[in-house]
Amino acid sequence: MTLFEDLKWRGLIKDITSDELENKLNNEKLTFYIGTDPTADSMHLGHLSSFLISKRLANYGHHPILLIGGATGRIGDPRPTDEREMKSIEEIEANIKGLTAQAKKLFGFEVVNNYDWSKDINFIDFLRDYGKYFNINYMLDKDIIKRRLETGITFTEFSYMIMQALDFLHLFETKNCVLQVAGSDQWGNITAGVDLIRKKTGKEAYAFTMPLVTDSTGKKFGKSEGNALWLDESKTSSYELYQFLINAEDEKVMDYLKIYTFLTKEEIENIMAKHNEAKELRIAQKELAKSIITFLHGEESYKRAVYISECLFSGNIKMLTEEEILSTFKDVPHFKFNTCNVVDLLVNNNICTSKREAREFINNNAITINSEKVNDENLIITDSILISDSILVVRKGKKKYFLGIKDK
Ligand code: 545
Repeated sequence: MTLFEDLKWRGLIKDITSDELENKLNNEKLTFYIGTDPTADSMHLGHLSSFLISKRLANYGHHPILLIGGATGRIGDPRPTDEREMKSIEEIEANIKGLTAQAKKLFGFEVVNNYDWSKDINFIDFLRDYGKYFNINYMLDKDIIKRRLETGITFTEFSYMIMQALDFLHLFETKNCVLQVAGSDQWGNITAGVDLIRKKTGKEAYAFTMPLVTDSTGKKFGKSEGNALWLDESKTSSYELYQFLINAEDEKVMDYLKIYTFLTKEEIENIMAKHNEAKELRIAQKELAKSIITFLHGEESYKRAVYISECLFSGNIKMLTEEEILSTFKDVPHFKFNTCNVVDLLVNNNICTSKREAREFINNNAITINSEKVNDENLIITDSILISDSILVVRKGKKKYFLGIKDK
């Protein structure tokens, strides 16, 4: 398979500037770029897919540049709904640091910051040298801008595409960068650059975008109960990622394997054949989790995540260290407790709404404390059942967890 065929097979090509690009990608060595604005200090799963494309192109011999939008991040790429709140310069600077470190660690590519060449352009030059190349009708015709005309858009955000176009021109002229890749939401900004390059230099630049990754209901992939799954291990643990990925939908998991892993077509087809014989074993989801977590956090972290998951599933919570428990349950409700009776513990810490409900759950075998089923409503919580002399993990029903820390 050629590189282009591989990208197509993976579903990574949505829009493309011209058919010529296929030949160029397969037979030439191109310098290309992908950009990201410092709107957060880490990328999340949603962003990862388009960055992995860069890795695929790099593995094939193309030269990648990662652009961090120190300048564009101060302006804000218009989203289809409404104006963004401007971020403070301090926050932007901190985010640039976080993103640059992450990008270097994960991808090891050359990193540039568009603030470096944008900061000295003065307003009069901007209007004379670049503004003249942008017809307002052309700008109004861009999808995102059209969608914003109802709700309104400021001149600041309206001008964003010119800045991104200018970046492409700058990299084209200084680094012979002829290609930009991104998610499909960037199509308007990218084509603005291709057109600017053509008008200014008479030469052709190229671009393609990939579809945004969604679940079977059309929702963006990479959020769990509204929270983003960050790539930074200190923001989203390997265990959380593992739980999210292991629950990927059967009808979508092959798509995710194509998008998020470097497994070959043959390998993915083999995995899917095994998976389809016994879907309940979640073979494909496990491969997905393994590839992604190993790529992001390393093999050790991946093994830890599997181990923690197995300990929780088989009721062996006591095998985990205090640190593992605290990080695994960092997002569940926390409470402080003293020695007391189990029913009071459940009611006083809002695990059950009343003593009656607490007793009902206990009698239905639906309360476990540190992996032990509680079947005595008069049980006293004493130090002997705590983990590391201080921790109680309470499970109510199948999935609801609460973390108790002894008041000292
Ligand atoms: C700026 C100047 C350039 C080229 C690109 C840009 C950034 C671009 C943009 N991209 C998105 C983004 O999200 C915030 C990430 C926070 C860590 O806004 N105008 O910066 C996303 N991008 C990756 C994909 C994307 C896109 O980083 O392209 O489509 C999401 O998958 O939304 O010269």
